[in-house]
Amino acid sequence: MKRKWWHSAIGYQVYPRSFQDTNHDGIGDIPGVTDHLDDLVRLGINVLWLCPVNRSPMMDSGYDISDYDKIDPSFGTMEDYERLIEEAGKRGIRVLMDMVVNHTSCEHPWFRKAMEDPEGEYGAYYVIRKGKKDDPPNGWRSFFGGSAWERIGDTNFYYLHIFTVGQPDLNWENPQVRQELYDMLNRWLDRGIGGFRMDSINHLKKNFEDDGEGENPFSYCTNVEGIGEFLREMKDKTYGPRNSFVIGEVNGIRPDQLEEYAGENGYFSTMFDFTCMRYRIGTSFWKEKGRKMRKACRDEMFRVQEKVWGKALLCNVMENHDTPRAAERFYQQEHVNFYSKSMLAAMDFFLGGIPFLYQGQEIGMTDYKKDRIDQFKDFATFRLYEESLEQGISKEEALARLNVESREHARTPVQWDDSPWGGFSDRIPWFDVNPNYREINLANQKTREDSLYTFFREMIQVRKKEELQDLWIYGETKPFLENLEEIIAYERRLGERQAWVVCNTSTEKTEILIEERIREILLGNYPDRRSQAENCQDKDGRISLKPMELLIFC
Ligand code: TEU
Ligand code: CA
Repeated sequence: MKRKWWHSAIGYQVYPRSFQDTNHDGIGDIPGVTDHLDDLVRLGINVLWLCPVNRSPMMDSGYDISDYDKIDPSFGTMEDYERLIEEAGKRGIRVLMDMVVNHTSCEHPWFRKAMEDPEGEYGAYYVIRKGKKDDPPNGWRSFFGGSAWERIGDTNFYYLHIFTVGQPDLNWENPQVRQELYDMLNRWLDRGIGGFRMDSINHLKKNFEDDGEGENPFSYCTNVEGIGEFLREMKDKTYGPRNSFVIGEVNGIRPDQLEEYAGENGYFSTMFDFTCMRYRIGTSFWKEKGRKMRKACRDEMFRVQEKVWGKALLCNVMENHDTPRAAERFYQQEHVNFYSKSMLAAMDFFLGGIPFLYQGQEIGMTDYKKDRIDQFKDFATFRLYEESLEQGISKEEALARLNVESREHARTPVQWDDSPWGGFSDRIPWFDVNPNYREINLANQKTREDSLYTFFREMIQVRKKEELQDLWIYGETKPFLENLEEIIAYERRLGERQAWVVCNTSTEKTEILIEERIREILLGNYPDRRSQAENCQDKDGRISLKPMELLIFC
């Protein structure tokens, strides 16, 4: 694999609305991110992915852009943004912009003009079709529930929105639309960003042969045959020649498409590996089956590692702004603690790939279970609630479902200290701070040796160790102890270099046998392990592991 600067990226995702408010309006902003750059340097990251900050009516939290060339005033100004890039650059951090080109906001001027004249020039910027009598053109569903078609006024035309009704899909078949978007991407690249995280990018092409009646209700808009032509052209005309780091948010390609998407000459530098995100004990399928779920996740995770090795580096992510927090997806409440959080993070972090952390993960922020539906804010969450009621579930049960499944859990404001509102703002924030901010916050973890934050810092240091860096990035991942259901263990190997990662995912202690003699313990989540490399194993090689213990050694 040809070396690229982003292979050694340690990424960190910021959801700016909930990161830090600096101008006392209860909404996180860009200067708030700039103010914390030194914290991020201290943590050890070098790439910052910032969720959308373009002008937006915020129907989907900025993923509905109404002006690609402006910063939303709630986040600050263009000067603020440029200053962030500059200050980050001074500290060796490159900023990735979250870019949404599958759709715009319904308040984008292109869409306004399209609504005035659906058959005119701007009508052709969107996916607009004639309805069938009083029905939409076909049975396509939106990802957030309901029809993907919305009627345009009292005409017989409908526009397509695969997400919320406020996010009309752009018509990528129109070369003029593509050129407008490429020019826009280039303007951002000229401002000195490190690259993009391309939102919903595998949905650009729609398949009109598919009427939406099939088994997969989203096949009409997901990796549709021919999308590659758009992706290739976009790359060639924008970031391709610029050595930029571009992450594709791509779900569910066929295994034989891996190199085409993320190989050396792929459309993207990398794509997220969502494997660990998809497994959740809270869903009805895995209820009461945590152990089985963790094993199933492990097996799939290793299959992905095997398929990818030598061909591409995927992005390892355990948390993001679209899912509940990791420990709560993998364990019952009583086991959501320092051990599960640290073990899960490291389990993912040392796999082959490019690791990304999500804000608050490093201090172990948790899901905030709400008492009332109106404490939620997000459209997709409300849709899930309505859908549950439509299925005949009671209001209490529907709320309980949101408390487990809502994607908003990870969006509560960052807990910096134990002052009111967790130091996020000095007034009531746009979204409630989790009341556990008095115990869980950065200030009380920053200098404590036994804190999760210190663990994360050490974890990043281990990944950046000069003599191990190539091993972590380019090494092969080989599972072992696979017959033990509750052990996730893998070897990383590159030529003569080797290191091992062992996780006891069980909430009970257990014992394993490792024939090799352990020379050095690189990281562990129980105190004293590191100083005890010699007596970690008995003379036969047995190691007793504590509940949810993690050990990394060579
Ligand atoms: O999410 C995209 C997304 O969720 C789909 O691409 C996904 O394949 C599908 O929902 C699977 O269930 C991104 C953002 O991360 C999210 O916050 C936005 O709401 C969404 O795009 C729309 O822009
Ligand atoms: Ca603010």
